[in-house]
Amino acid sequence: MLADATARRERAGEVGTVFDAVVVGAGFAGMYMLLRLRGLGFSARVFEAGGGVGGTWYWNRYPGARCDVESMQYSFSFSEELDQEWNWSEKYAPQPEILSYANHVADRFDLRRHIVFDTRVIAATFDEKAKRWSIETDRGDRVTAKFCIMAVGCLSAPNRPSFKGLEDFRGPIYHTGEWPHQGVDFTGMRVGVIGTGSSAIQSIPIIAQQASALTVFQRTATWSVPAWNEKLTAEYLRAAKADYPALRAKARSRPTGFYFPFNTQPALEASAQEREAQYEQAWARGGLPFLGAYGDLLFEKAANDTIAEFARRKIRSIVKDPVTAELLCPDNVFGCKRLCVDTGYFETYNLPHVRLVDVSRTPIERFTADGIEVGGVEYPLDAVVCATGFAAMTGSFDKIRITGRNGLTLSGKWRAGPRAYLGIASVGFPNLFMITGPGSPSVLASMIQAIEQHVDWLADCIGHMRDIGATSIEPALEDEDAWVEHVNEVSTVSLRSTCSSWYVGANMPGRPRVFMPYIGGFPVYVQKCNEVMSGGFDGFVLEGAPDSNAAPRVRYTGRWRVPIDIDVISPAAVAAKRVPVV
Ligand code: N01
Repeated sequence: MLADATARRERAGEVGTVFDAVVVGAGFAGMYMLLRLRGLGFSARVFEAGGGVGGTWYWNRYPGARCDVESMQYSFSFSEELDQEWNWSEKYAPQPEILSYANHVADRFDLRRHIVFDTRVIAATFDEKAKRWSIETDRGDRVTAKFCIMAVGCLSAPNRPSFKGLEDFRGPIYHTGEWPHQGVDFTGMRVGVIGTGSSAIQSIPIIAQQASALTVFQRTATWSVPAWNEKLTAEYLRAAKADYPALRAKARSRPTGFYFPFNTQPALEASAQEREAQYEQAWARGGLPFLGAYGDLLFEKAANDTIAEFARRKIRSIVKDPVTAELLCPDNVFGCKRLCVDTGYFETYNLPHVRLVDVSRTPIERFTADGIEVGGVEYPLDAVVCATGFAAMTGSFDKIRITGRNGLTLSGKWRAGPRAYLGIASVGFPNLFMITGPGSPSVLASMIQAIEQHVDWLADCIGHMRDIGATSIEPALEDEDAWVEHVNEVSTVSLRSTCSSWYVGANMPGRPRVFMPYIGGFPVYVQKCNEVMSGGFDGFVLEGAPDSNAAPRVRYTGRWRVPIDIDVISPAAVAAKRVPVV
């Protein structure tokens, strides 16, 4: 009996060292991948560096952390029962609630028995003879798997700038992306926040409520739109859930992978008065959909100037001190960097104990024992919060020594910028997959939708490989090159490629400047993935398959095979039309 039970657990991947698949990370991507692998009967082991599931939402516990995609859409869509049984409490869910949701999913689908927590994968090496991956962890595990699936997240490797004198500072230094689990009480403290991206925008108003003095060090002023967050009533939830499948379907057809009303008219075709009214209405709705006020805002500089000027006027009307207001007014393209969504961010600067220090031209010089020095002035501080973001898209891969065929390392191959076919796989690394990797819509779409689409595609791919007896799959070099070129080309159509954002790796010194996510739009990308699959994994080389011409069986990707009207007017569709998909 005991031997039977052990054999069953080994087959499932709950114990042992030999698996069909190893998944790195137990965020939303890792959890859903595990569920699908298990559904296909594969043995799978997940390694997770954190002490629990949730990924981003496990680590980013800074004050005010919440999602800025509306809760009803920032959740898994694969299970109608799950959709119906979970109740979000607010329009934009706070981090603890999203983490509870992740835990609920783990429990509901009984995922934990395959996940090893507090264990970081440090190396993955391809054994060419065995055609298997050998995976090592920081706790001494050594396991092998046919497939190695990187569910490591796009924004998971914190950027900790190496300021001079860091070790001299007597107080604590926190990073928003690695926040202490017990929380931090800043009551009565003089706090410095470095950075003004999404994490800073969310945490600054809350920290200001506790701190006796708050100093914000701003390198680039940020565009932010009010969230107008609110509690969701039982009535709202009932109505929304009654129509949930329709909402999910609409979301899948949108370039961002989530639904919001979108005005297709070009801004420049409207009169100044019409634009003002439209922007006022969109501002009153708030959030990321503000960018949907007109169809050409991210494509025509003159159109973008109109929304930028409107938003600057809003900042000036909120912030009372004119010098601070001017410092807070960005001078770059509106929405070029990731648009922020806030609750009381600009208002915070009206508080007497909050000040803004411009470090754009005079950077932070050093940390001292008692604070931070800029331009010869020391700002006294008891604690510092680095809201300095992440080594986006590739940072989490760089933390693992990934070695493919002929000793090729992934970080070596990607030194001049990431290269991956569809953001799913990379030449030289057979049977290694990435979920929402560079070259896929990922961070430009609602992450959970992007994750689900990738996982479903991978599940069908791996299922097909088993069906036909294939031993390995790897992109063909010319297809990978063509895709990487296409991703670059399509990015140039958008104004988003014009500023120093983390999308292009420009937030950190020394990183190559390459537009990493695919900006052609989620539906366009999904259609391409579907075509690749229908064509028997076009652009991939499958080895060891005597029956490689068999049509792949659609197990999980069916729900992504919806007819898509590429003419759905949207920024991304415009881009995709100008630069046809390869
Ligand atoms: O990081 P960021 P984040 N000296 O890179 C500044 C997602 N997210 O953690 O702009 C001084 O945006 C840097 O300045 P600059 C979302 O996709 C989502 O805030 O590079 N300053 C910038 O101001 C988001 O975009 C949610 O000139 C330095 C800031 O630090 C992404 O995560 C919530 C510096 C970093 O901003 C990252 O957001 C939070 C230096 N040496 C995050 N180095 C929601 O869903 C960096 N900076 C709501």
